[in-house]
Amino acid sequence: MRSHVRRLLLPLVAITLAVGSLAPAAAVAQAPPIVVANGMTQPIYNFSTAIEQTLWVEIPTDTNSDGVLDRVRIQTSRPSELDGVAKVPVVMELSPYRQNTWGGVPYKDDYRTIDELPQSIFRHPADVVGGPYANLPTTWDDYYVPRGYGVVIGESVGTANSTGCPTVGDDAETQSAKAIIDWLNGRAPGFDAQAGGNAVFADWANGDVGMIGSSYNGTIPNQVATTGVEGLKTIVPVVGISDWYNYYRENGLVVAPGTFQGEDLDVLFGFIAGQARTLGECFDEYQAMGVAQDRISGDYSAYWDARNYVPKAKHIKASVFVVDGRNDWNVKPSQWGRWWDELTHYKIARKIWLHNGGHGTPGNNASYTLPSGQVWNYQQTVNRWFDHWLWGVENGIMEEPRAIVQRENNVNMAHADWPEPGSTSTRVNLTAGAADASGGLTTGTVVAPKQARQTFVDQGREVGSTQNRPGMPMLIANPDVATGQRLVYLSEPLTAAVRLSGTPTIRLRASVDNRSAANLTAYLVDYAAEGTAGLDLCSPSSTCTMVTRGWTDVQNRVRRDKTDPILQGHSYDFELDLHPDDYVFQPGRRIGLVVFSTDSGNRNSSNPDNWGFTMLPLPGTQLSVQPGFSQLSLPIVGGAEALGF
Ligand SMILES: [Ca+2]
Ligand SMILES: [Ca+2]
Ligand SMILES: [Ca+2]
Ligand SMILES: [Ca+2]
Repeated sequence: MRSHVRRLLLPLVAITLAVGSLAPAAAVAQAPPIVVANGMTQPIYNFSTAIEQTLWVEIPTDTNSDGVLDRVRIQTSRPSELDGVAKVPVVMELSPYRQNTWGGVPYKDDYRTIDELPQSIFRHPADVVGGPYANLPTTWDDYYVPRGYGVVIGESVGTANSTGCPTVGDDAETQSAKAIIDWLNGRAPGFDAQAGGNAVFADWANGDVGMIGSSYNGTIPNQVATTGVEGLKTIVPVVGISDWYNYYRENGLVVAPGTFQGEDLDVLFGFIAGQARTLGECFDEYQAMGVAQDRISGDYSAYWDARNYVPKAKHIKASVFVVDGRNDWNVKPSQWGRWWDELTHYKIARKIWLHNGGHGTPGNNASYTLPSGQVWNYQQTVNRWFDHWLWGVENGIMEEPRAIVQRENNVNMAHADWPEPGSTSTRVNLTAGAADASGGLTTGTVVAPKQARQTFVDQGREVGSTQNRPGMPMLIANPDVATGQRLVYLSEPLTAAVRLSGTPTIRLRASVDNRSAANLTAYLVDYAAEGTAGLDLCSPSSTCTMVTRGWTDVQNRVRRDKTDPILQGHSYDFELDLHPDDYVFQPGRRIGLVVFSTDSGNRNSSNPDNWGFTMLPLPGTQLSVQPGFSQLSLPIVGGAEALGF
């Protein structure tokens, strides 16, 4: 598949001569016009004279139903020294955020309008046109064009200067992105105008493409990869989505992206389409999305299935370098966890970097040390990844440890794989305390009466789960004290460090005693020992760390696509995954499970409506748990023996 590439360590002048003497196609494959040092392409081409091009690629969809195939605008950049001399592979980033976004798009219900959307961290500055030097409005060209790559940045269908309407994640959007790869391979038409115009050909591109981007820009590579399109050699999805349902919903429940309460598919539509298009030519599509997304049942449907790439992972032919934050509660950890599981299942060439932060990259300078002692940083790693998959540089990156995991102390560690080999699903039983007081966690047999019931009453609308404001009680604080609003189950203090690596699951037998619907929330928490000062405050104090969590709709106990009404007071078994994680509990700490209902996150009196995850019903929902029939399953390196309780 990959052409053999020899290491070129010649000075630039020699390279130029060699390249200049080449006949086009065949000879190029023998001597690509790159200089490789230490396994990485070196910047040898003049960025300021790069050749730029703006064009529209016609796509096989008509998302605004005007009878005209839509066109997506792209901008390209490539080394001028190679014009007519050698064809180059492409690093590509598509985005729905390039221009004309609508910051005032109305959010749901009474949540306040915000200026920034979750994925906006990777927004690019407005296009800068003209000037004496080449420079696309992104940094990919600055970095990769001097290294011999072409760079393409594009504007998603229905956004910025592209025509049509956004469809937020479905196949039309996928096809619009795929069409650019087809254009780069001579399989799709390109034009020098938004309508009509002259044909434009990618005669400078060798057809091989690597896609990269963060957040929504990192979602599009996942989408396109599932088409198996020829030419897409690799993707680097950074904090990208693999299933839009789990971005706005979870287990049948409406669950917001962290810090974006009130957002939904149609809100994002309005933001990326811009105000004029949303209220104009795309108004019908915008309204239809608002209905189809269904914020009433919150259930999975064909509409969401069209925006779920996980079942399509088997079609992927490109290699995948997954980059994510273990504490990203915007694009939550299941987005990479379930994706990674599928990549593993289908043995797709892959690598993963899990950093200890939230919604972003590890940072270009984040570094790790290989067993050989060699140190690489993130930017170098992506560079080497592209060099390997796009230029065929044999730099050994696929033989290196597959996973980079950043520990709680921020040190990045190289591991053979993820989850850690030797991580074993370990059953932990819940044991009852007093009626509403904390209970226990044990890997041993439960001797207490299995029928015991513990009851709590939801007050999440008024009490935040994780905020740190004096005077405002928190649902995960003070685990040894009964509050009546939640239940806590605590392990004995750990005698040795315990590493969790994988996806925890919970099986909870519980009833809703006085309502026909309820949010159900479970948090896995790292607690200090009983009596430690500060346990009443928790975050951001080290006395308490929320490790991972999950939510479910009690009406979706069987399936996420089917509402099953509950009988009040009747106990059911609720089984759900918490979000995957890789976390080390230190000796002396306690592992805690907190169960409550409505999750208003770190909502507080000065920010009453803009935070949290679940919808916020009136307080008063009573739930009862039967710990004797409830278990956690924790992916523990070394299993029950390592847990020690
Ligand atoms: Ca159209
Ligand atoms: Ca640039
Ligand atoms: Ca539901
Ligand atoms: Ca975590």
